[in-house]
Amino acid sequence: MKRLLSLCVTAALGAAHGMTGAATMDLDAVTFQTVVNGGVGGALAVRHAGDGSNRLFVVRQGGTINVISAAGTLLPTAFLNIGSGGTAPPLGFTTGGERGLLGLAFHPQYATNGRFYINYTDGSGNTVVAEYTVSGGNPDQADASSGRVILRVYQPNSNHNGGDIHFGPDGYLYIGMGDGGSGNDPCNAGQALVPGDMSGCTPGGSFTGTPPSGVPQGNASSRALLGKMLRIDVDSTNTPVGADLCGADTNLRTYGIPAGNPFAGDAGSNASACDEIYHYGLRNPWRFSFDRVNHDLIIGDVGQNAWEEMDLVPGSAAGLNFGWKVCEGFHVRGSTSNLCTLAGRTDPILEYDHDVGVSITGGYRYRGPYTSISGALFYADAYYDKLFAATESGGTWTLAKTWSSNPAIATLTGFGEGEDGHLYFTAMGDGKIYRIVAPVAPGNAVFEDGFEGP
Ligand SMILES: [Ca+2]
Ligand SMILES: [Ca+2]
Repeated sequence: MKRLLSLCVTAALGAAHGMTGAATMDLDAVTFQTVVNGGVGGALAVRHAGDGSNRLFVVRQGGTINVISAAGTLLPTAFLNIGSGGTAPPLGFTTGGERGLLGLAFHPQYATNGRFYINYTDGSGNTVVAEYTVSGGNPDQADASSGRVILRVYQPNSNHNGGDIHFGPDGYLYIGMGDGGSGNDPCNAGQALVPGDMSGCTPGGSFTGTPPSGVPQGNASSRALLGKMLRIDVDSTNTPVGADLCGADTNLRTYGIPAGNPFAGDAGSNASACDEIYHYGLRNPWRFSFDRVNHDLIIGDVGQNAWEEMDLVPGSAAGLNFGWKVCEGFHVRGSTSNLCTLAGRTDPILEYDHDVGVSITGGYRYRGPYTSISGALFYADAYYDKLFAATESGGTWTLAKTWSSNPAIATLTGFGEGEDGHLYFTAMGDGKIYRIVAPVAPGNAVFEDGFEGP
């Protein structure tokens, strides 16, 4: 059946080539095909290596990354395990609640350099981005002892760790940082660009313990990186003159600042503002993505008590302020009626209130082979067990369809694309991976061999 499926899709794709956009949208025909039928509990992201292997890599909160072969088989041995029964990462590991292994990004030149990056909670509860390499002899096995800390950010509370990481189309690593937790951003992290602007909170984090020799301790100013989207260069340690490196270890340079970071260097209002910051005013950008066609950055920002929001950065725009904690969605924080008036903010493209859901899982714009849904933006609410699709017309986004009451979308915590553009999602609760399936062209039959549709 699977072989027949791929033949049908391939044949029909040729005929449908070029048909895109809302006019041809056929969301009612979407179904969810089971790709992995259990065994990957705690999954929160799906990634591909960009190496032509067509494998999928499943990121699991408990500390493992599992490989799904191109033939669709879940391999029995994990690619990497930094959790229970595995090899602890350089600064230790904590999981549970909003902590754990939270992100994975393969280097754009992974096929030749074998380098990939993970975001995890260390043994003291702080955020760590570390570099690993694949093993020399087995492409389905990472070198568990290769971990090297790139960035460590002090976390004052257990929640709002963000955790997603992606390489942008510019080749730089983007890191989504939550506001450090508690509630209502007590240190004003979202709006603080300078470590000293933390509204009376001690800007410096007191990292506990002493790391082994050669492992970065972290920087006391790293707390100012909370509530931001960071952009760093993992291929260089170059920094601008007068750089304000809020996350870099004093004696151990592990990354560079890309030219064009909006607060790089000391000129004008950039003085003392952290050079790693690319966008700010975020509360908890749990999951984000890059549109593989137009390179827009799409961020799902989890709200406080009133609004969940979807933010969009067009093309290569830099330095956007998404408003938190002054704004929540389009509104004044906590208000269901008063619109936000913060000067210079960038409003979201979408919001929904807490009757609809309470924790957004940021999604992807569909760019896969099923052209009847090309350009639809899929996102979810992990607590209310809903999947949404929005469509865009003339720059305005509109919710077009909501799926609910379906076991496939219970605790939907992450999405991911395959190398071929297929869109997948993970349900933390049932340990399964699903593929979003739709007619190749509107009116065509749906070719799928798995889950019964909604
Ligand atoms: Ca600066
Ligand atoms: Ca916002």
